[in-house]
Amino acid sequence: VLPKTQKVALVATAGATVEIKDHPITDPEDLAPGECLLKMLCTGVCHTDLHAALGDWPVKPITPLIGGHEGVGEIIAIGKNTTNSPVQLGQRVGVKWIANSCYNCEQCRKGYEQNCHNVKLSGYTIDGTFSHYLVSYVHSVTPIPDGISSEAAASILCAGLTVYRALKYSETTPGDWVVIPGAGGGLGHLAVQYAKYMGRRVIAIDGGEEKHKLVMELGADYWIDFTKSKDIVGDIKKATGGYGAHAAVVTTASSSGYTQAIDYLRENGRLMAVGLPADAKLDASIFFTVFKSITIHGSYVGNRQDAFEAIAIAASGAVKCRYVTKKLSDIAQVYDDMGKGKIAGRIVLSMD
Ligand code: 8ID
Ligand code: ZN
Repeated sequence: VLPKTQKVALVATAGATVEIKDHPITDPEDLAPGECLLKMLCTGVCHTDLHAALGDWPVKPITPLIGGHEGVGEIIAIGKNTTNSPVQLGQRVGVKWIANSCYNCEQCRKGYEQNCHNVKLSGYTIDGTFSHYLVSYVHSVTPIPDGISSEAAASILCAGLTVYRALKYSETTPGDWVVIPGAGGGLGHLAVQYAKYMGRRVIAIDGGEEKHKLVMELGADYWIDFTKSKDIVGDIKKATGGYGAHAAVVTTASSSGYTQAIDYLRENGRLMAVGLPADAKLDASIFFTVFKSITIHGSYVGNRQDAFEAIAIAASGAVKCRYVTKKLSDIAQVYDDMGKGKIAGRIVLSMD
């Protein structure tokens, strides 16, 4: 028998401290067709969750807010009259930022499920994974294959999926140079690995010895410490034989990660904009964007297929999230460390 209430991590209003609170559990009888109830096993903490808690962005989250959007749970109920469910009771599945799309609008029909006009966002417009029990959607959850632990899979559902797609659409080929500002963070350290798996050469940019050591272990070809370098453009030109990089996948939560990208990309290079700093504008020279035929591509998470592919690569062992496991009740401390840029890799919270 299910308990009536559960503990969740909740933010009462934008900017309030995150607190552990009691929250009702949805009665399986009340699930709509297509919905399922998950018993959560673990969840990653993404910098997006911190932006949401702080109310950083022009599109505001619901409050009170239960954040979290890279979680793994087990299906313990499926709504009555659900048809053609691709997942079964007892199966391990992942919840991503795109909790559900309508699959009927123009954007969905084109495969841009993340841009669906009726989209539901985990931990932003609906309750997220910082909870023990969560309502999700059978057609949108990501099956987790055997052979990868729930903790290792969790952050692939946002961080991994997002950088995998950004690299996939970067129009680079094996041997090309990809610059990854934010390379020691949650998204960045997975981007280094997916890029190497795809045969790209990686210039990792971040700050401090811990992140330096991490990215070199993960196979980065060149390291730049943004807190020390006096000439990032010069460093990148030097590493690339004078020509600049073929692409940049910017995964910083600060706008400083974007500056100079137009200058250090070579002709026909691509700036993949991924990091979402608060109140930031792209400061790009229009002249050099045109003169060098640069493409600026906003890359927003990914669709179900991208999630399948990102998880499959991780399950093969080729990409491994570097995480430290903590408890849901540790979340306030995790936000604090994240805001200070202290986390190398990811923090995954267990539900126990
Ligand atoms: O769909 C999307 N586009 C998407 C999906 C998921 C997350 C976008 N995001 C966004 C988040 O909202 C956040 O703004 O990507 C950004 C990074 O998320 P994260 O990887 O979860 O954050 P993190 O673990 O804190 O890593 C950020 C790293 O950037 C470094 C920090 O040291 C940290 O390691 N960094 C910063 I801040 N400024 C830098 C700079 N100027 C920098 N590294 C290099 N140069
Ligand atoms: Zn995320």
